Amino acid sequence: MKKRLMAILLTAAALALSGCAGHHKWHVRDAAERVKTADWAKMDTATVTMTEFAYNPPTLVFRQGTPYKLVIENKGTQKHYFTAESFFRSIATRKLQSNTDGEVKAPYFSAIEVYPGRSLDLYFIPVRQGTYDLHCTMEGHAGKGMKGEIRIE
Ligand SMILES: [Cu+2]
Repeated sequence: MKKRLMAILLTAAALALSGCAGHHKWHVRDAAERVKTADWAKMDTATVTMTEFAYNPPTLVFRQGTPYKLVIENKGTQKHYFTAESFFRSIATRKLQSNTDGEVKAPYFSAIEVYPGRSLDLYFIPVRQGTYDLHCTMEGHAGKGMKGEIRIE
């Protein structure tokens, strides 16, 4: 009897863990609808700066449901990545825009690379609350400290 109860408790704990934010397999399915109905006039702007080898600020916090423009700028001398797969699956993406070259529309991204001295703007709405991993996928950069965290509250 006790063993059985223990097994049930462990199963419940495993389900709770697997259901936690940050490990979603699929992107937000109604992203297009959320993007269409959002009030982009009330958009907030945030900026993250990439250098050798850090994100500034290292922790980005966004409010669920608020439309954002996130300016991802590379002020370093090397190429850097904004890689955050779980985060990208937890937001409704409107577009990724370059101020000089155009824009890309896609349901979601997994990584964004920015060349030295350049910046890209990500327009999105945070959907799923949670804490998400951010890192640079250029060889060796994450190991040198190029890691961060994104929170949707
Ligand atoms: Cu880097």
